[in-house]
Amino acid sequence: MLTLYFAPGASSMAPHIALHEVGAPFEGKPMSFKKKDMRQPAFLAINPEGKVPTMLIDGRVLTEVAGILFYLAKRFPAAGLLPDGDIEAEAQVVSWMSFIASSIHPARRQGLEHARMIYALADKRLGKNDWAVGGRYSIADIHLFRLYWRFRNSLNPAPGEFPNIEAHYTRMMARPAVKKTIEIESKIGYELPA
Ligand SMILES: N[C@@H](CCC(=O)N[C@@H](CS)C(=O)NCC(=O)O)C(=O)O
Repeated sequence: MLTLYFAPGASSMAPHIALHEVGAPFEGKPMSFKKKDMRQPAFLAINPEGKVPTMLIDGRVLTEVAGILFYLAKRFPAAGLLPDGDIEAEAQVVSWMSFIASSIHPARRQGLEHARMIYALADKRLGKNDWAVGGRYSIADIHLFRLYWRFRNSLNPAPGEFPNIEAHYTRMMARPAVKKTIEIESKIGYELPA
């Protein structure tokens, strides 16, 4: 049994999308920033870092977007969320997700100009490719999308500032798993910190 603790619009949106992509049954546990759900002792007993996403696999805890995405891609290979049997392409997916977690995720906190610089790097890295790695949709695309989705409003990019990431965003927004996740999360309501 899979259980996902998520807060609408937060980092947990990426595994939430992946769960819909793989079509696995799961229990969703919505968490509220306003109610300080992530600070409650019962949740801290599960994840002492007090963060979402947190996933339970038959009661065992798995944290971190990249770790959860990797698990879902490996456990449900029919969904094709990792390059099949190509070690180098798989390593490129891990490389993208490491870059996303270590450079893109904290970028906004370091100021808008810094965030712009990091997205310019990501835009260059993506280039004219439809997807992050090897011309095929993967978990790296889900991870990249969630960060850009989150920061798009505050970055307020001029048309053409990040043309490749913007085209990627449009491709992602057309995916049924993304639409379904946004529908569910927006219905619960976004309470993202500024
Ligand atoms: N490195 C973590 C970051 C997760 C994270 O920062 N989660 C935030 C929401 S986006 C959180 O749960 N914050 C809890 C809080 O601010 O109380 C990952 O990749 O999963």
